[in-house]
Amino acid sequence: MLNLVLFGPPGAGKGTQANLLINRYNLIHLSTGDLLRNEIAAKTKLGLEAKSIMDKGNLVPDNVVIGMIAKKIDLNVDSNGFIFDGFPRTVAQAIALDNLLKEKKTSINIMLSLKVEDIELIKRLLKRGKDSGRSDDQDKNIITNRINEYNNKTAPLKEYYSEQNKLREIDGIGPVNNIALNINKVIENL
Ligand code: B4P
Repeated sequence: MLNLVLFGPPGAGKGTQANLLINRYNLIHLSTGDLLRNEIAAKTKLGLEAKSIMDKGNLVPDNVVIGMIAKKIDLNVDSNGFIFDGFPRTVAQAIALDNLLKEKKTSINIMLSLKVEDIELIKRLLKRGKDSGRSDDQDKNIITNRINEYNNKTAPLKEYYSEQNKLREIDGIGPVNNIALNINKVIENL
């Protein structure tokens, strides 16, 4: 199995690059952001709770996202592997993911960390807010809170994967296809 973590601040290009990688390597794409937005669209109890948290730019509780990912891994154990997009976002999520994969006798191969400065992140997300109407991309203060949540709770995961020699940093600025080429090079070198 090839198991990748796509990592980076909100708006770094995780979802964008994941969409290119799934076709190239025939992997299952697991985006906790998409899974949560599906729950919101279906107006489930979980979705209603998640919406108020996401609209403030805060992280959804660990047990909620870990439960969603565990279910999806179970459903796809015979796949070529997974792209984890926007998960893990806390050390507790990373430990849970390692344990879930260990149960399936597999592990994370690599964490691809996209590097983009804050000013560009804000510009991209406000543009997506305008184009898509996504509610957490509409307001600069909410976007800034998402970036703060990333810096406080998510960025420390770089250390977690670096200690396992799995962290690879990629420049996330520039044309989407150039970034994809650099990601492919890292994967081909595995
Ligand atoms: P996500 O859905 O994961 O959203 P994101 O991090 O904001 O976006 P992403 O990084 O995928 O967007 P992309 O760069 O592709 O999370 C949303 C919320 O859900 C979180 O705030 C949190 O509340 C909750 N949540 C999700 N997972 C969670 C977890 N594990 N634990 C707790 N809470 C969780 O795209 C951004 C824009 O940039 C696009 O418009 C794209 O076209 C553009 N873009 C991409 N690459 C570009 C490039 N190279 N140049 C110019 N523009 C580019």
